Amino acid sequence: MGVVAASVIAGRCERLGFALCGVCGVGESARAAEYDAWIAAGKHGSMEYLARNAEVRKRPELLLPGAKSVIVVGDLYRAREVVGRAGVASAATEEERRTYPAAPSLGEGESDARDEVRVLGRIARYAQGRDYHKVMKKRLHELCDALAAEHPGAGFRAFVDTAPVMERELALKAGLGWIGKHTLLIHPRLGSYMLLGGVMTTLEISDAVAKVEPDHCGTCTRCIDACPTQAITAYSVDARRCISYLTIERRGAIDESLQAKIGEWIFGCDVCQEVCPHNSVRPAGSDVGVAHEAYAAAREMLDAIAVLRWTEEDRRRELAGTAMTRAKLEMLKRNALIVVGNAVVDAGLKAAVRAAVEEVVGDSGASAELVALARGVLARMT
Ligand code: B12
Ligand code: SF4
Ligand code: SF4
Repeated sequence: MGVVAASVIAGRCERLGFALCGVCGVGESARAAEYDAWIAAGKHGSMEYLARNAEVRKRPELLLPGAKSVIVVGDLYRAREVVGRAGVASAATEEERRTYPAAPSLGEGESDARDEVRVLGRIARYAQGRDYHKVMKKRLHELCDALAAEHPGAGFRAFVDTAPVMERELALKAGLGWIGKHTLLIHPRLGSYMLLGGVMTTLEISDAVAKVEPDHCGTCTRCIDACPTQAITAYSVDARRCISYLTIERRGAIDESLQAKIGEWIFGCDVCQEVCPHNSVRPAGSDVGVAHEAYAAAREMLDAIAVLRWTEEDRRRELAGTAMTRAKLEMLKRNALIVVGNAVVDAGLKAAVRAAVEEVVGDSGASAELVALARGVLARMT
């Protein structure tokens, strides 16, 4: 049976550009009861796969026969801002992000609004650059290949969201950070804008005792208080209320009571991370790590009006190579309608966006749900 030193793994992961790396054993989850309770309460919504393969999630060794260890890695997709650091991407200001007529405001009844007005929907940071599944999988496979060459006969299974494992709990065990009340993994220095992945292996890893990071949430409840849909209770997220789930995973209609709370999010949501003190701006000279270049934002927003007019071909072309391809055209149009509806209520751009929404109502190819949603948006404009 092959044995490899944790320091060798760490060196390889660093050369592959992972911001964090740790190792842990394959033992049973310490949170199996919480996982079962989460499923029993229906908090997974329509993500049936989370209930179907619960046993494997709770017992990671079932994923790979003879597995002994797990290598867990983290890719930073956004480094914390540092006072005075040149080149730090500043998010668009609140004013810039809202709705903007590119030309002077349009009057009631004007019909040439088509190219004049944009209603911008926000994209969660993790999805603004290249698709992390591809970015991480490629490097994890390189890691597996290198280790396999040195240890013939050893087994490997790489994962990035792609296997039934509790990535955050494994990351916790491997010493990458602690699980915050919003349930995301937070590194004490780097914050939580981090994606996780790993490799399960039959190799034994020596000197692999990770220092498990203690919980630094303390009495803070910022994420719970700021969540627009009240989806968080301490250490548990009700996916059915989470904007990330609603905009990315949920296929059907979105409950009317949640639509206004979605605000301007067209894909994902970052609110619970934006308010977290562990993602805050650091003093000059702080070491906050470097985000992997693949996640540099290609775009922070999508024009919701344009999305309403997208064809499937447009969707493929516009979103190629990003994690946003997960959302089907119907879902994106649904999200766009909600963002447009919310912007109209906020900004009173009624006449300008009416034409685009009416086009959805008149589109013979649009589903009944989409048409109903569009009619609802029109009703709110009158
Ligand atoms: C399903 C899923 C979702 C669902 C459900 C989210 C959730 N909180 O469970 C939805 C669609 C809502 C979602 C949203 C997001 N997701 Co997601 N998602 C997953 C996925 C595929 C499975 C998670 C899962 O099993 N959930 C079920 C619940 C019960 O599991 P759990 O919370 O891990 O359960 C633990 C806790 O309950 C804990 N626990 C229970 N009680 C207590 C008490 C204490 C004191 C403690 C400490 C712990 C604890 O123990 C359980 C077992 O470990 C993982 C990838 C993976 N395979 O792990 C990515 C993942 C968790 N998502 C990720 C990301 C980036 C996001 C978003 C930020 C994307 C976005 N910007 O829109 C949001 C964040 C929303 C949020 N606050 O969670 C990253 C998180 C990285 C990180 N730093 O932690 C992951 C790991 C994907 C990846 N490969 O990087 N996601
Ligand atoms: S991602 Fe948004 S909606 Fe989901 S738990 Fe965090 S703040 Fe709430
Ligand atoms: S906002 Fe506060 S409670 Fe929530 S994860 Fe961050 S430190 Fe923990």
